[in-house]
Amino acid sequence: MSEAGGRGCGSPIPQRARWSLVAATAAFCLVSATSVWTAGAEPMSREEKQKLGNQVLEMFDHAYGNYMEHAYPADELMPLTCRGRVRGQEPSRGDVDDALGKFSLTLIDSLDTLVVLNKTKEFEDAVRKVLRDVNLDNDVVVSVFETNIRVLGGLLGGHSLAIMLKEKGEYMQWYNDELLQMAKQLGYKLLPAFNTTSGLPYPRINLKFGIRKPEARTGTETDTCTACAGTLILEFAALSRFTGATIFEEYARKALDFLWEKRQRSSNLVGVTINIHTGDWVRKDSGVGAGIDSYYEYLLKAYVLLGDDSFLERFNTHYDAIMRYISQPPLLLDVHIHKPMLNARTWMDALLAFFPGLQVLKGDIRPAIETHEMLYQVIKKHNFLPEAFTTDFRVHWAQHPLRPEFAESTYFLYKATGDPYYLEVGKTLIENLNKYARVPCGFAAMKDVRTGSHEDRMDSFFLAEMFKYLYLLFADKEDIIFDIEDYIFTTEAHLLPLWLSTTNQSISKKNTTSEYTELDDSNFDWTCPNTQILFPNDPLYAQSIREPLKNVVDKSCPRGIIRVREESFRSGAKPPLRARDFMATNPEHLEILKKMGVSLIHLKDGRVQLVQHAIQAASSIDAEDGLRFMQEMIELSSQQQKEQQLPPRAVQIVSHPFFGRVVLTAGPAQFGLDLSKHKETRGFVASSKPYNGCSELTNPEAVMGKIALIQRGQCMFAEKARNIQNAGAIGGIVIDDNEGSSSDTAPLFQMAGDGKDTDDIKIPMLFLFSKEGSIILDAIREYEEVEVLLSDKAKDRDPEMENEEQPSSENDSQNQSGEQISSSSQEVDLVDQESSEENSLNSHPESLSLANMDNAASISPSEQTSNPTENHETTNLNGECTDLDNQLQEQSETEEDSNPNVSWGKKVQPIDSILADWNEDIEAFEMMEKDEL
Ligand code: DMJ
Repeated sequence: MSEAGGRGCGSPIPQRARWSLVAATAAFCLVSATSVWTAGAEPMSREEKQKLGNQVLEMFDHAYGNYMEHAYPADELMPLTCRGRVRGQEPSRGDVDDALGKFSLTLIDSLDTLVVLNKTKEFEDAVRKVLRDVNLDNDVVVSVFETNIRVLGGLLGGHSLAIMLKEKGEYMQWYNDELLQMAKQLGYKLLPAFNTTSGLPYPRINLKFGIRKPEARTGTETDTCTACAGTLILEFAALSRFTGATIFEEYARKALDFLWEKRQRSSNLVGVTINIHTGDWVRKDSGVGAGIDSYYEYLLKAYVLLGDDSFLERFNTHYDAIMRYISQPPLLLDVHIHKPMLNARTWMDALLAFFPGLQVLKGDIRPAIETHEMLYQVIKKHNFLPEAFTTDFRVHWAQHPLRPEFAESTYFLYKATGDPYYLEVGKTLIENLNKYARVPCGFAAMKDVRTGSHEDRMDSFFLAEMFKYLYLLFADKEDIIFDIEDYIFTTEAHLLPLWLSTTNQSISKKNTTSEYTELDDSNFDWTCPNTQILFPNDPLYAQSIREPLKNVVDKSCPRGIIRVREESFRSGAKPPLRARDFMATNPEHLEILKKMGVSLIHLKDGRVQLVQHAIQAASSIDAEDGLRFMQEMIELSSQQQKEQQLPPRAVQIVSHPFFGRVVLTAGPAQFGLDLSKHKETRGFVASSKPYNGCSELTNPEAVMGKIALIQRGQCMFAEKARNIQNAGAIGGIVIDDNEGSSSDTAPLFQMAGDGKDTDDIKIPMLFLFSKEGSIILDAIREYEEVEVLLSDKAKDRDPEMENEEQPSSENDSQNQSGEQISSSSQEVDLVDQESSEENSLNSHPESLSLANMDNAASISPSEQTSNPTENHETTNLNGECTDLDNQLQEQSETEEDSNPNVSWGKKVQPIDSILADWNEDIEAFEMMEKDEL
């Protein structure tokens, strides 16, 4: 493919010199085009950029300093409780914990960030600590993927910059490749994972015992995610090339070769999970986010780092398929690998935010600008990118663990376009992090972007990636002590030197396949954009692409955007029946249902059930329409169910030294003051006596005018509420009596009444799990006077107190589970108005009604969409498009939310949007946790 090398990036290049040119070109791809900017968004002054760069440095110090002071040598900092997260000592969070190997993860992940941020002295100290303290031989089962990208990548990034510094002659003069030796030791520890016939690695390995049973406690897994098996080549090849031990690169190549062989041949897409023994796709949905993302990233970057055409050819083949099927600008929507015209989801996940950055590297700037702009609008609406959001930009999964992907894409787009707009975007990211995620002891992940509540979690990637990209965004060349263009970023933003492409390359091209010749030659266009040519003549290029998308989020109709077949548009054929238009009494509609293989069953209880059998459809196109109809119907149903359930509430500690920075997620009550309709309640807290609140209080003077704390158990919630209300309390917080319980590990729920009339209860009541409750109890012990705010959504912290900071206490977090697919028919119940009331919340007294749990048991989008043919779902009809008034209302709420001058306690409460979104979280959560591995 030598001719490809001659196009696009300059003059023809001799074949032999290809890889070195690739390295040089890759560096060029990332060279800033700032010099060519002449008009458009207001340019940012050097002073302003420096100010923002310094702000990033200060934020990094806050995160890293607190980790080192309060958590090290633990893997991660728990920023709410201000201590280290030690695996085994905290309730398990499932797969997320597989990143923790008791190897001081955050320190290793931060190594090269220290150098990028010009903290060379701290880097030297950190390397000494790693060499002195880190043990890689722990009896812990870890994720091969996470250990590779974070720890192996961290050690190699550290080594790369250590030797660079040593060569400069000032720092690291004592360094003798010790980090590389550790990396090699770790590499050998990961190798047993590849002991499968396919060459795909097991997803987990025991650092001490490998995958041998029984000591290893792993090795029985059959599936892994595509990204998990396909995101090794950069680190493994770097390790081989640094050390001369070729085995690592060989293993990683073999895994990639296998994935390539297994791609779905007609669509050239890969699924999300694959059986590591048989190579069968376990999940056949395909996107560019969770579960697949960095597989694509590594194909292109492997080409850049290693100069091997086969990786570029594979990447281009996949990219072509992505742009054909998944990209629906500005959206990127998952599809089925066998039926790529069929969407597999109606929502997107936050991990796909890296994709615009990869498109910059590929040289496809337009869709990168479009998708980035869409993501930015979602961020402006919710302050952060929720873990998942629907095609109409509603929150699907409200968590945000401080992911860096959007900052990454912002940086690369700025490099490519030089448009100062992207500097303003970065500024917003910094402001939001400080305003909403910063806590006295670090930065806390958002548990719910809608309520602003926190999670006791600061993932190591926040330090490895976020600060690097934000700092680089505002840095000029002279602000960095080395030339960043000489390195490539791994998926964890670790830096590997491009000169590796010319070192120890003996195994290059060993395993390449030979099918590419069949493909259209345009696939192999040289991939690097020459920004010097692209933009000088059109400095408003990026702006002109963004302009039409300006209001794409605000103007969207909150209804799933379902792809309508292209041929329908083209032929002018009647559009297929949409679920929202369906009427069970319309004979024409019934006829269409029949054609689509959907039958109507009238149930005894008056409900009508829809069942789809794809094989009964008149044609495959009708079967597809039927599937889409069923998916829409399920979505409408889920929407209606959501509206019957109460959203979570927030307990925000507002007194010194918290000043609103710590926000706890609380369960609502089905009785008492509805915080969504009324102003929030603010007051000091006092424990009731008796603590269970089951009889008349003996300390009414203590709780009078305050928010009473009561322990769960021994009587009805409503009874507790009446007792504290009679004692003069203005609100109540019920704290779970089940010690150690936490929203980390249990779904939130709402407190039911006592089966009687509860209109007499006028005060607001909220529920906290034990761990969240103990944050308040600890605060009372330490500060005596503790004031809290009960509300539907956390309010901005008091601006006057903004600068004061001190550590706080206790935690909250998340849970997870799996999902299943594979089916042969699909069912939907249509419930009329009356029966929908029957369907409303379970109100069993004292036992809390599990709003989410109920929901999780009813509808899972993954089940709906992964396979057309065997779901059993119940639905009510709903799905009106939000009217203009609603949109304006929501818009004004958003604007007010983001206005830093609005003092808290005076803001509009956007309950409708919260109500509309709340119910989908568990479903999305289950899927995403599985995806993420
Ligand atoms: C990082 O660990 C890596 O970027 C990975 O590829 C996926 N995402 C996380 C951060 O969100």
